[in-house]
Amino acid sequence: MIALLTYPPLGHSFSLSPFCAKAALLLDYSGQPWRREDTNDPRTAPYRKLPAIRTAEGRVIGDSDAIRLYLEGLGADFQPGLSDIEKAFSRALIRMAEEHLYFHVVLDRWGRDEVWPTVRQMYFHELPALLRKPISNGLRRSLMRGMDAQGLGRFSPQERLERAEQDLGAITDLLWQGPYLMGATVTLADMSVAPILNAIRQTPVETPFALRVAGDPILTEYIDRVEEAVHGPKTARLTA
Ligand SMILES: N[C@@H](CCC(=O)N[C@@H](CS)C(=O)NCC(=O)O)C(=O)O
Repeated sequence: MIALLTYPPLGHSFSLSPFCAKAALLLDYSGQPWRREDTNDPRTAPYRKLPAIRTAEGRVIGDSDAIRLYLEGLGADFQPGLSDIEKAFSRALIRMAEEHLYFHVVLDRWGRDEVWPTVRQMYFHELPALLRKPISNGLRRSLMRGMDAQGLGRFSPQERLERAEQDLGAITDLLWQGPYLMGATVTLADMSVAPILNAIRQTPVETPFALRVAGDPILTEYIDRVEEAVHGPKTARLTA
């Protein structure tokens, strides 16, 4: 059976990581039997990031896109009926969510002084109290240096909100056309975009960004619709 190496749940969400939540959607959609293996330590995973899967043969595959390719190799079709142009469009949407909106999540959780104490407690509560502050502050500093180099870290919170708003607007425009991003059925783009939106909504302190998504019925109903379409009823979700 496939094991999904994942960060633990966050509230009622599958994981505090949207990429781990995406991997869970891919696995359920693929129909392969799998189980979760929770860890807070990504250091031994490929690329030192989670999610990763351990296949039945013992191969470890890191990165949600590589997990998608592996599952496609086993026969999963995450985009049934889509044309090549629709698939290209879908890929661009996924990149918008994972390579732009995601970094807004990172900054909202790690970059705001009023959120940081709550995030630190949630992410690092397993560390001995004496080590918790120095280790977590060191990680925070290195993450913020990365965000500065990436560029998004140089915008003010208000500028970031305005930038993210344009992505949220694009997603909303698509959802006026149908229940899912690519139309009538759930596809790969939804399995990437919905977990990122959910991560925004689930930021543990009520930031303007979190409230923006949490207060938008089109987006929140969409997140829940995708999860339900793939995972089934809510109760099954955390125990997979
Ligand atoms: N491109 C990767 C991104 C995975 C990722 O960014 N994981 C984060 C958590 S959301 C992580 O493990 N970060 C640990 C670190 O950077 O030290 C994917 O699609 O799986």
